Amino acid sequence: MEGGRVAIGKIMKAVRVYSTLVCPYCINAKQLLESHGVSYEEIRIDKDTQKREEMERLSGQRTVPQIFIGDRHVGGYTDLKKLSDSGELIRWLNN
Ligand SMILES: N[C@@H](CCC(=O)N[C@@H](CS)C(=O)NCC(=O)O)C(=O)O
Repeated sequence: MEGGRVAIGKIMKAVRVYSTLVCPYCINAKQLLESHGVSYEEIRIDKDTQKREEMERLSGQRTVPQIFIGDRHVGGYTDLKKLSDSGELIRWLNN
């Protein structure tokens, strides 16, 4: 640690959630992120064809939500929940 100082605030990776308005799994995913104090960008694809195509291209998936941490694709809500339950989520956010 430079100068013996302790790093108290690490910059977290940007989190993106591709979602639609009516989507229980999207709500679950957003609530899970919020429960960890993680802010995220929500990208609504239900009225934006380009964003839908972007989500499908980047994730290879057609269901919502699709979650990204930095450039890494997490997957949907169940994948995010697994990361959370295993304690891996914090590593994905920090590394
Ligand atoms: N296992 C997925 C399930 C996602 C899912 O079924 N999402 C619904 C909306 S809540 C969906 O995209 N349905 C449209 C479809 O299956 O094509 C997850 O955990 O995210």
